[in-house]
Amino acid sequence: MGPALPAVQLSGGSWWRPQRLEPDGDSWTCRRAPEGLVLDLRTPAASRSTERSAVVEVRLRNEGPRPVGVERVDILACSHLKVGEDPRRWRTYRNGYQSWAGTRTLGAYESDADVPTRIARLSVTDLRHPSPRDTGAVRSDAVSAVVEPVSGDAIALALTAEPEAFGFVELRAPQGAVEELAVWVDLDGTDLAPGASTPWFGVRVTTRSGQGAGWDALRAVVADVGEDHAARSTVRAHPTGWCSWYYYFAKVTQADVEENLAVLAEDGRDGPTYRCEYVMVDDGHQSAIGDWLDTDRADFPDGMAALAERIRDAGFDAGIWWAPFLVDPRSRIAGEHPEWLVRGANGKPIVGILNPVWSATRPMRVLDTTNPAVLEHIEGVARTVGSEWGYSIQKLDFLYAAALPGVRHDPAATRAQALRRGLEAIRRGAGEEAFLLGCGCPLGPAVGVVDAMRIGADVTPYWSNPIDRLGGRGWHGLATRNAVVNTCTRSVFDGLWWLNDPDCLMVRDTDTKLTRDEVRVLATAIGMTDGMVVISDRLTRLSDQSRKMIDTTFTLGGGRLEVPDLFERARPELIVSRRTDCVEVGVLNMSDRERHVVVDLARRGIDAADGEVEEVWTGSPIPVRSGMAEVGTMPPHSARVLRIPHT
Ligand code: 9PG
Repeated sequence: MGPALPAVQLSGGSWWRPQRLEPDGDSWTCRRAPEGLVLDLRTPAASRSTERSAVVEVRLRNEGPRPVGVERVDILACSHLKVGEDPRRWRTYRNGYQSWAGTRTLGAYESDADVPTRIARLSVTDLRHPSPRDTGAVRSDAVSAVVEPVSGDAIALALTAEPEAFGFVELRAPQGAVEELAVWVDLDGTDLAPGASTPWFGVRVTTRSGQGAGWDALRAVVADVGEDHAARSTVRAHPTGWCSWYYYFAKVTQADVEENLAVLAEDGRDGPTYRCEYVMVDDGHQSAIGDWLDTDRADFPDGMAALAERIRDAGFDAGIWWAPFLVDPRSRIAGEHPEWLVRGANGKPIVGILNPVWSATRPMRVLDTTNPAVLEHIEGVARTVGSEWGYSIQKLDFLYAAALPGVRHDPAATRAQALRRGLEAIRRGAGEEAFLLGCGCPLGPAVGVVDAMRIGADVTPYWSNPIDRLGGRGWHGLATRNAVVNTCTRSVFDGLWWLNDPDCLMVRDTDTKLTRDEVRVLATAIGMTDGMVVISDRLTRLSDQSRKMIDTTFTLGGGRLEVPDLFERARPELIVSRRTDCVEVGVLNMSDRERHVVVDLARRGIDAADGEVEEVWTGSPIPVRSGMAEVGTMPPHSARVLRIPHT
């Protein structure tokens, strides 16, 4: 990297670019007249990281007499970046904004494109900052890495203060001509009061070289940031469960849950067939979005506490879904507290989502999590659901809503801080012991609060559909394909920021358009990346062949994971798990065409003797000759898993 100085954009758009920083003890400082703004920069030792790591931190102080509005702070911005020999070969990791946003690597000749409509964008990507569309331009949320494959050189960068302000790594290198690398945080135009100072906003940088350098570099910076924020649940095993959503959707009833509970009870907790530990009642139990403590008595006649008790009596942990920051405008809560809603500059409540499952015409509204009364309310709901009703697992959905642009009670709070305050209120209410699963959540601000995080789009009973391809650009829509992509591309976060939830395993062969091959792709990705295995079928209707797939899924993974082609293509097709007894190689055909596949094991550092290895799904033999596995013809959307004994 060449000279890289920080910069500040003030509300109104003007830039302050200090040309020189004065040494001041252990840090550097620069003052700007006439506002009295002070910029401090320091480079604390990258204590936990290896040699080739650095941390740069910047903060702003206001020593002037008046509040100063700040738009963004560039921690570093430079026009020189050297990674390997030829930037035309670079691929750059583009992390998505929230759980459901597509995440992939992009090449120097490719371009990104955001979801086309504002109404769809608000519930998937960052409404304030649509993706750049120019060739070779990438803006990644919270973390990124650049890899040059021939030299094997890699650099990874991660923002350190995501709970305080959303941060971005932005690279412009059209066709390999490097124009700019900027690492910046979004202050949303918030006011910095006289005498006030921002937190330190930092970036962790590390470099690696050789095989797997991009993967290793990403994991290293993600690990350090996870430690910075005391990430939770990183040492426990991934829980397994059953979830009502992907068979019953919003029509779920108490009777449906009980029907499945009966099957699970027969198998027992962690039983031989389902290995189930928890039972999740997803969306559908509430009388209205926002009125979480008012149960829909027509469908759940005995109430939610009684149902939790039955789940627990059967030996399972009880889980419940809610969307803490959304309210239906017709809900009791919205009627009683119109002052609790986030509003736009025009004074009208902002749109939290237009979700056809709830209403095709009536948008949901958003609670203002910078209002202490709202926080108290949310904390109370989490406490009741957890302690009184007995649900030890809470799936917290549509969390992005708390961070939508809008006018809030506390004008000094950034969007990230608003979200963080909401999440912390839920943790206070639910208690330290509760297992909190984030969903639809901007990633960074949740580290250290949630135990698990959905890291991709919803799985669907189809591979992809026109709504995904047009409305979601084939990356961001609800689709099993997109869930699989993120399960691979976001596996770098697993166990470092939380436990990854790749979304549910749907194995049924009725009520689905997924082919058996497509189900195997899903099961391979979930099993091999060690995600939470959560079944979401009607268990009384499962065939033997479907139950067998659950069983096989549980045999996968458990080793040292790597996605070796993460920086070779947008949709990874290789998953490697190095176990004590063998090396497993997952081979996916994510394309829409049949392919003849040969896997170069030697190139991936996998030793295999000449002969045959077992394909796990079919038991059929795969020939290996001189370090190459001859997988053969693979149909579109299909998976193979090679189990390679140690030589
Ligand atoms: C319950 C579901 C399930 C699921 C969640 C989430 O953009 N949308 O309209 C949209 C609707 C639903 C959705 C995601 C996006 O799914 O991921 O697991 O809990 O809510 O409503």
